[in-house]
Order: sequence, then structure tokens, then C-alpha cells
Amino acid sequence: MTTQKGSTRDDLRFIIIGAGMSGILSAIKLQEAGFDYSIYEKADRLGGTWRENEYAGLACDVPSHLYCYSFSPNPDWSHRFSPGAEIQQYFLEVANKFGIDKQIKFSTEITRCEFENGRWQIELSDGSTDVGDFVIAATGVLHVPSYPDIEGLGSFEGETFHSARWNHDFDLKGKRVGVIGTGSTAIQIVGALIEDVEELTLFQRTAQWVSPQENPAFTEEEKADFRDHPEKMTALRADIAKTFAEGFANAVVDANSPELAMIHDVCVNNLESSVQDADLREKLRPDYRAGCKRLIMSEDFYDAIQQPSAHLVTEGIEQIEKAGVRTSDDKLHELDVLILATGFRVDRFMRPMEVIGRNGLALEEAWKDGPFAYMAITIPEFPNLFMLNGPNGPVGNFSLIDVAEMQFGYIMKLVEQVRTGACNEVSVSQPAMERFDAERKEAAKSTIWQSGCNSWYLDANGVPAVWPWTFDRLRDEMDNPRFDDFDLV
Ligand code: N01
Repeated sequence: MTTQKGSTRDDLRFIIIGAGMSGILSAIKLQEAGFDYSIYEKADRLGGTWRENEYAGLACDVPSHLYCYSFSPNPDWSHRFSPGAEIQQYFLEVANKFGIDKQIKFSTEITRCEFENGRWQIELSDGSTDVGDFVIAATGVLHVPSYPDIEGLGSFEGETFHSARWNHDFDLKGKRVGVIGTGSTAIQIVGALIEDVEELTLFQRTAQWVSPQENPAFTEEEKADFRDHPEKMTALRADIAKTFAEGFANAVVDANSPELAMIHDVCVNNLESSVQDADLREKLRPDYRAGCKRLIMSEDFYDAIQQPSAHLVTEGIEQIEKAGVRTSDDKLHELDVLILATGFRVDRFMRPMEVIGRNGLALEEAWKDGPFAYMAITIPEFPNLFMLNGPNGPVGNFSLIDVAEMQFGYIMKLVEQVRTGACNEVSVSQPAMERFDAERKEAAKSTIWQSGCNSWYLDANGVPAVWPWTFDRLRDEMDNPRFDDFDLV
């Protein structure tokens, strides 16, 4: 069925993939706008990354009053940086408050989407089908665990789990615990476990810069004040957003910015003043600039790693054996449990779902050299399909919620073209995609992420797969779509 151009379409139907932060946002906004939609979630609970990650010490390093929806502030955040379980609870409550939770079809994975006769035909894991005019892929970034390719991993006779597959049935108290990795996750795990375990061995392949962090609790009076005066939460949110944008997100895209030099000094001072033993201090000193990898903020890591029960191992891992981890100095580190804080496969996005665009083009084929999307949202020849926090999307350490809200506003401006009858299909044009990608790669050269370190921000060719411009530019682009860059069919 093809709809005549020129007629207004108030019957547009949307398919939302995923009930994490971005999917819940989409459902709320589409519901408010009066659109028909279905929202599918492969798991049996909502929450996305906050459902998947339940590791000890989990918290968000974006302050809670910014890491929440602008339209649903929360006066009850316990801390400046609240724990993961509280964030997960927030999403449950918001979904309930807006009546979204009843709409979500849980334990239903979308296995295939095909653009046929102007609409998206959807196939689901339970054998059923659906159809929509638009697809919103709110499938997240940090959700497919990356397992290290280390010889003998399967031969360890103790307990092993990835940080995003935490085994709550296994009591770590009094155990000899090994942690592989030194990313944001590992650093939080170390701080949280050190008091409870008998020994903690941290296997560090690359040292990390650690910025100090203060995480005060909100008092009951402060929470009551937020409740009585919601405008104070709005003001606080704006304040934090400004600080983050100016002090970090705008700075990381210019490796020579004075803000980055200051952040580097803060991290050096933190290391110098916190770690007493000179050998340990040097082992913990990175050989690249602060901010090159995602900056870690921690109030307890340096304390934790200096406890007598903590061991920092910098020799490379040779292999894993029945009893523990053998390092390149031939030492066997005997363990009861091994925690793999080894990050995520960040290039998956919608996959393994099969997505077929115009003229039978498979996403797998379009992305054979790596995932890309104009503005992190739209792909040529995949009309009326939009991603939230798609490829090359992360903005500094900024709140992904704010970014998703802006992106959703942008998508609605594109949808409006179809709703008002200007066209039936909207997707970025091939020349605009190529121009955008060339500009993005050029801009990435002067960012801190390309200043000489390895991180999950880099794609297979070593190019930062992130938004390489300022936060202000993101806001401008999202507010003012360049319609000339689109094929409006
Ligand atoms: O993962 P990572 P993460 N042998 O990819 C090491 C968000 N987040 O889960 O640096 C030995 O950063 C690897 O070593 P190296 C945030 O966006 C936010 O920690 O590659 N080591 C690295 O140290 C964050 O950036 C929060 O040399 C191996 C680690 O594993 C993102 O999630 C909290 C190895 C992986 O670090 C991902 O963080 C948590 C091997 N074979 C997460 N393979 C907050 O908001 C990998 N490594 C606070």
C-alpha cells in the first residue's frame, strides 16, 4: 500500500525496539503526541543497561539530577551520583507513571524488520508479525558483553562471570577475587568489594586516570525542598548540564583545550596525593592523556587498591588455568572467582536483528565495514527507521538521556514531513551521509580520544566513533534538521 503524497497522516504507526531509557522515552513522547505504537522488549523487564548491569558498586557518573528525563525530575535521588538500582527503579516508576509499562510486550524479540511497500514489516521471536510506518531502534550501546579472548578461560574451576552478568547467588564474602579490566566498571567493583573479600587481585592491562569524586547524600530536607519546589530541580539540572557541557563535553573535542589540561592536572594530583607507595603509584600512572579513554571518577578506588588485601597485577595475562590466572612472569594467581569487567561489543547496535531496507539492502551488508549513521540517527536506504544513541553518537561524558531527548525531537521533525504529507519516506541521502562521515572523521582527529590510547570509543580503524563536535553543535543540529540532506520520497 502506498500513500498519496499531500494527504495528512494522523494514522502513523510506530514500532519501538527496546524498553530501555530511549525506548521508554519514545513511548512516552509518541503517546503524548497521540500516535499509535508498539514497544517490544526482548527481556522480561524494562531498564536496558540498568537492567543488564547489577554489579557491586554500580552507579552513574553523571549526576542524577541530569541523568533523568527533563520532563520527569526525581526529588528522591539519594546521592549526587545515585546507585544503579535506584536508577533502574526510576525507570520502572516513570514507565508506570506514564502508563508505558502496560504497553511493553516483554520477552518478545524482534528478529527481522523489512521495508516493503512503504511500511516496515516486523517479525517477532514468538512467530507473530507486526507492521509500522516507522521504526525507532532504541537498542542501546552498552549491552552485549565482550568476553576476553584469553587461553584457558573455560578451564578455570572457580566461578567466572562478566560484570554485566553478575551472579547474585555467589557469595563473594571471604573469597579470593580476581577482576580483569580497569574501565569504569572494574574501578567501581574494586571499591565496592574490597572490604568484604579476602583478597582482591586486579589485572590491569592499561592504567587509568582517575578523577576525584565527591558523592554526598541528599538530606531529607533537600528532598522535601525539591518536592515542594520542582523548579529547583529544573534549575539544578540546567546548572549541571552547563558545567558538563562547558567543562567537559565541549572540551574533549579539542585536545588542546585548557579545560583538558586542567582535568589532566587534577588527575595527576589525585594520583600523587592519594597513592603513598612509589612503585604502586608508577604502576597506576597512565602513559597517555587524561580524557583519552573515558575518564573515570572515583572517590574510593585509590583507597581500595592500597588496602593490604588488594593486589595490582600489571604483568600480562598468559593464560587461565584450573586454579587461577597465570601471568607473563609465570606466577599463578590462585582465585575462587574471576570477574570479567572487560566491557561491551559497542558496534552491535540493532544487530543481530535482521534489517532489510529499500531494494532488499541488508543492514549487515550496508554496515560491512562498520556501523555508521547520519547524526547517529538515520541510514541511507533505510527510510523511516531511526536510531537513538546510534553509531558515532556518544557525546563526551554527557547524559545519554539528554542526548536521546534531543535526538527524539529531531526524529519528530522528520516524522512531521510524512505526517503533513510532504513525503512518505524519509532517510538521509547517500551524498549527505558521505559528507557527514568525512567531516566527522576529519573533526575526530583533533579530539582527545585520538591522542594516543586505545578505548572502546575507537572503531576498527582507530577513528573515534563518537560525536566529534561540541555539545552546542549537537543541540543546534538537533534543533534545525538540514532537510536538504534527506531523500524525501
Ligand atoms: O568497559 P571498558 P567498562 N585482557 O571497555 C580490559 C560505561 N560505564 O564496562 O584498557 C586484559 O571501558 C580493558 O583493558 P584495555 C562507560 O561509558 C559507565 O568498564 O583495553 N584486559 C579495559 O580495562 C564506560 O566507558 C559507568 O587495555 C582486558 C576493560 O577490560 C563503558 O560503560 C560505569 C582484556 C574494559 O573497559 C564501558 O565500561 C560503568 C583482556 N583480554 C560503565 N579485554 C559509570 O557511569 C578487555 N580488557 C560510572
